[in-house]
Amino acid sequence: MRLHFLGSLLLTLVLVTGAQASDSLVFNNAWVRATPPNAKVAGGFVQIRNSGKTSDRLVSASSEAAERVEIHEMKMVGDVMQMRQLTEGLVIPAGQSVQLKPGSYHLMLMAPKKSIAEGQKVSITLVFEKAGKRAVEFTAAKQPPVAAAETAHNH
Ligand SMILES: [Cu+2]
Repeated sequence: MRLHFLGSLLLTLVLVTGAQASDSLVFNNAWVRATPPNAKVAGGFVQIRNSGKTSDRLVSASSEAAERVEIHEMKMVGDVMQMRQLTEGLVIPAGQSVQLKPGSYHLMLMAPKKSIAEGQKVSITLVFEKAGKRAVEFTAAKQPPVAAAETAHNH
């Protein structure tokens, strides 16, 4: 009886440790674009770092501040900048960082419920295939924060 109890206790410990090991996502420089009144969309940007040993995938996002939040990609197709929704989500490879930034991957807040003032905090819940739900606080700004602006100067 006693051994059996110890056995299940150990199993529980292993499961808890396992859960922590997969919880290896770090979010940096989270910001949303401050919007004028009646804006139809607002971009959300964040660096997602996966320090774990397995890749994960951002599958969806939501926020109280908007009707819905989509995961988008912007890229040049010929001379034209095109934007599309990533319906399969966005893979965050093991040991790597993915930068959501203007002109690239981004979150799109569709139909913001109120205008988003500079300096305001907007909580966006990011849902990952393995790590589950993570609430991330985004700060509203008109321009990218300094660190993100520097990495954007790559031409
Ligand atoms: Cu978009």
